[in-house]
Amino acid sequence: MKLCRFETAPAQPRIGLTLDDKTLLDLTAAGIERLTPLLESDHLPKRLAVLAKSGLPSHRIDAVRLLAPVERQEVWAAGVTYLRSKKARMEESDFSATAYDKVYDAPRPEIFFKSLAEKVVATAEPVGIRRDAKWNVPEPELALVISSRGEVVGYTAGNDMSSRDIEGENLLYLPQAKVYDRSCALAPWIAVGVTEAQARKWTIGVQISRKGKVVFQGETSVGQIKRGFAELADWLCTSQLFPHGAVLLTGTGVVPGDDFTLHAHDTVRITVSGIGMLENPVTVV
Ligand code: DO4
Ligand code: MG
Repeated sequence: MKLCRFETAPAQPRIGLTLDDKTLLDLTAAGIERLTPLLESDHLPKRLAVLAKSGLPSHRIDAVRLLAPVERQEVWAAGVTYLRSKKARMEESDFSATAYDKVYDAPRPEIFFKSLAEKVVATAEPVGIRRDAKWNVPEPELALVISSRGEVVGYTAGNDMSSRDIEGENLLYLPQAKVYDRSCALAPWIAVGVTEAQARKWTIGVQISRKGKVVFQGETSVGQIKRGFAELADWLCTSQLFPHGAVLLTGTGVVPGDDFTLHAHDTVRITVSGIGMLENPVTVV
């Protein structure tokens, strides 16, 4: 079961539910106009199962515009949660190598602010590479959808776009390497009713194409994440309330080789099995 936000007419977001990846049941026709209160429901999968049987009108997915699945949720990101990410970052910077090494093993994870909801890029919209960066990569990541109570209520997929040269020059430049226009994209889908054990069996793939040719592809398994989902959500929600809920990217386990950088007009396609696809062209911002 997957939820989404979609439009059939400009600037009129609706809430959809898909059971088959082809059609959307229009939950807005049942009076559900916003995702946030729905995600706060006590027994969300049960409530959706009832709604799915209530004869709602439907739309073909290929006939609607899919939006990012956030309203007022802040997007945060965890880092260095996969061994691959730790190694790549230690290689990229002698200066900061110890910091990555330490945070991978420390009880407290690295968590940083990534995006306001209104700045999140939807599928098919361009993601950005900074005009003052020379080494840019996408980071394909599983994202936890967290309620205002700090509970993981669903999963989506995201792209934590990053400028590796800026991050590698000095770790204090991390916010500039990570947070700029079009640096955060989320897939349209929120998978609900999935346990952590099930999600850990999913794969995360990324394919980057340039002028019609694949120039990089890679895959990892969600099971490679070092930390538990509740552990990450608890750290995010310690001493901080999220009245509208939050989305937490869980870190990348796929890093292209050091000779690879994104170009303008490349296409980044991220696929998380169990969630679906996020595809964006690349532009310079
Ligand atoms: O420490 C830098 C950021 C790490 C990150 O974004 C990741 O591992 O995915
Ligand atoms: Mg990341």
